[in-house]
Amino acid sequence: MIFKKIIAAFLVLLCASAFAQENLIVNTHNRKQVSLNGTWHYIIDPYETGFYNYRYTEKGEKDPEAYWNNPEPHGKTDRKEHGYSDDYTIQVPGDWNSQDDVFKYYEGTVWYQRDFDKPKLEENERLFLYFGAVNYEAHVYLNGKKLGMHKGGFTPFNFEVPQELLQDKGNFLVVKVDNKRHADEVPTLNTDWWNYGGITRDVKLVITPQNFIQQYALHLEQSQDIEKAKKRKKFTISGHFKLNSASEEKITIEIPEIGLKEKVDISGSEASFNFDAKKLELWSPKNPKLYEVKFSLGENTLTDKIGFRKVEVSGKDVLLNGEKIFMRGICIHEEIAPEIRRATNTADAHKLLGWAKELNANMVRLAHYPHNEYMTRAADSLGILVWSEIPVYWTINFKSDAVLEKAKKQLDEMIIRDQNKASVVIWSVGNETPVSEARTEFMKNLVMHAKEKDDTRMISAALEVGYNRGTNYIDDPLGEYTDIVSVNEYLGWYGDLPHAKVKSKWETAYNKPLFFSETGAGSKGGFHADKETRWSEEFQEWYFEETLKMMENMPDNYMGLAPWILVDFRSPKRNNPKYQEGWNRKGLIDDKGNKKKAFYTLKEYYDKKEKEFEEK
Ligand code: GCB
Repeated sequence: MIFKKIIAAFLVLLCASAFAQENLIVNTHNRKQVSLNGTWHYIIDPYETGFYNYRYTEKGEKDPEAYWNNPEPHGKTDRKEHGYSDDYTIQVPGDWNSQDDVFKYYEGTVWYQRDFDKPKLEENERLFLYFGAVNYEAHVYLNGKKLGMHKGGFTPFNFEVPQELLQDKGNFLVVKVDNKRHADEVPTLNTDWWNYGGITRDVKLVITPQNFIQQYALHLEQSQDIEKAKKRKKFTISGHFKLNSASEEKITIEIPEIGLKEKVDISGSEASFNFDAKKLELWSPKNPKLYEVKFSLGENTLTDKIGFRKVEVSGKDVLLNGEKIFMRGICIHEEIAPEIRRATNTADAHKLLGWAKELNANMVRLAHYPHNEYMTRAADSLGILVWSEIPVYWTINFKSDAVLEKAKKQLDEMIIRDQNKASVVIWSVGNETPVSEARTEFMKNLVMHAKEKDDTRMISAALEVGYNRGTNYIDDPLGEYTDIVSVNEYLGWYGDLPHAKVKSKWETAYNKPLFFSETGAGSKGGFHADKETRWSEEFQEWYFEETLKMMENMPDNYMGLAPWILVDFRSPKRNNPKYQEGWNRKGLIDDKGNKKKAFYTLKEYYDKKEKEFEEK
C-alpha cells in the first residue's frame, strides 16, 4: 500500500514538473473556481534556509524546520526559527518589488503562505491548484506535501490537489518563489527589463468534473480559400480537443448565435474535427466579433468567446480574412509605470490597450514574454492584433539542449493558453539573438515547433539589422524560417543622429513581409530643448519624424511597425542620473502617464496609414 502511494506520488510529481503543459487547463476564467488571490504571508529567505539544511542538502519532507511545515511550538522550551505572521503580508497577484522597500532590488527566494478551507465539492469533482504565473521558479507544497515545481516566469501551470491531503479547514499552502537569474534559464542573466519577482498572476482552485475538456482549439481551417468561403458564406471550422482522460462520449460544440450544433467523436482522450459553418461574421480589428461557444462533455458545459479569422502570408503581404493589412503597432511591457509594478488585472490591460487605441494602433507587440491572459482577452474584445513572444532574449545558451527544452516548454504553454484568441496573430520565438550556427539551429527548432503546434498563426522573431556596403541589409539566416521577417532598428539613436535616416538604404534577402518590430529613442517626459538635445521630447519627436519619412522609402514588402515603446519602463541597465534614473525612457508616454510629443507624431502617421489602407 505504502509502495503504491510512493509510486503514485512520484508519478504526480513527475507529471507536474516535467510535463506541466500536457496537463495545463485552459480557459480557467469560465470554469468553477475559488480564488486564492488576496493576502498571503511571506518569509524572505536569501540563504534558502527553509529549503536546505546546514550541509546544504534539501530538507526532509517532515522536517519541522522546513518552511513548508510550520508546527506550533510544544512549549516554552521549544526552539523555532521560522514562522508565518500577520506582520509580514503580501498581496497576490503582484510582484514583491513594488510592495515593500525591503523587496525593491531583491532577487532570491521568498516563501509565500496562506490557508484555505476545502471548497464544497460534488461527488466525483476534482480540484486543481492553478497559477497564472510565478517568476521564476515555484515549488508548491500543501499541508507539508510537495505538489510539484515549475520554471518559467510568464506562463501558467497547475497541479492536481490529491483529496486525501485536504482538511475541511485551514489547509496550509506554501509556495517557494525564486527569481534569481541564471545563465542557463529563459530568460538568461542579461535583460533590459526589471526582474519583478513573486506570484505575479492569479492563483485559484479550479474545480472540475471527473473527466473534462482540458485543452481545445477551435478556428477557421487554415487551408480553406477564404475568398471563396466568404463568397459562398460557408466556412470550414476545425480544431481539436484534449480530454483529461479517455472517454467514449461525444463532445458537443454549439454556437447558438448561428444555430450551430455539432457532435465530435472521441477516440481515447483526443480528437480532431472539422465541420462547416454558415453566416459567420469574421473577427477583425474593425469588427472584433466574438461568438459564444459551448463545449459539452456529458452533463458538463464549458463556454468561451471565440473570434474566427484567417491570417496568412501571401508573397510579400499579410492578409487578414483575405485582405492586405498594414500593422500599426506599438510594443508594450507588462508594467504599470506610475505605480512601478507588474500589470495584473483587466483594468490594467484596458489601461495599456486603451493607450494603444488612442495612438490609433491596430496591433501590439507584447514584449518580451507572454503577458497575462487579461491582455489577450482584452485584445480579443477590443480588436487589437497581438504579437506574443517567449523570453528567448539576447544571449541565451544556444548550445544547450536543456535550455532548448526550457524554451520549448514556455512556447507550448504560451500557445496552449492563447490558441483560441483570434487577436493573437504572431508567435515570436525570440528577440535579437546573435547570429551563429548554434543560435540558428536553436531558433529554427523553435520556429518548427511552433508551426507544428499551431498552423493558424504566423511565426516570427525580432532580428537585428546587418550592413552590406552602406545598405541596411536584413539577411539574418533565421529569416529563412520565419513567416515574416521582423527587425529592430535604432539608426539615429544608437548610431548617428536622426537626420541620417532618410538617406539610409534598406534591402532584405527575403521575399517575405517585412515588419519593424522596434524603433525608438529616449526622452524624459517634460524635458524640453532644441531637437538636437538628447533626452529632450523634441529629440524623440525628431527621431520619429525622420523614422517615419524613412519608412516611406522601404521596399514594397514593408507591412508595418511596432515602435519601442508605449510607456517608459523600469530597467536596471539605465543609469543616467539625470534623465534615466533606472528607467528606459523610450516610452511615448512617461512614467507618470503623460504623453510625450512623439506620441502625437506616431498617431498622425497611423491616422494617415489607416486612411491609405481604407481607400485602397
Ligand atoms: C532593443 C531590445 C529592447 C530594449 C531596446 C532599447 O533592441 O529588444 O528590449 O529595451 O532595444 O531600449 O535599447
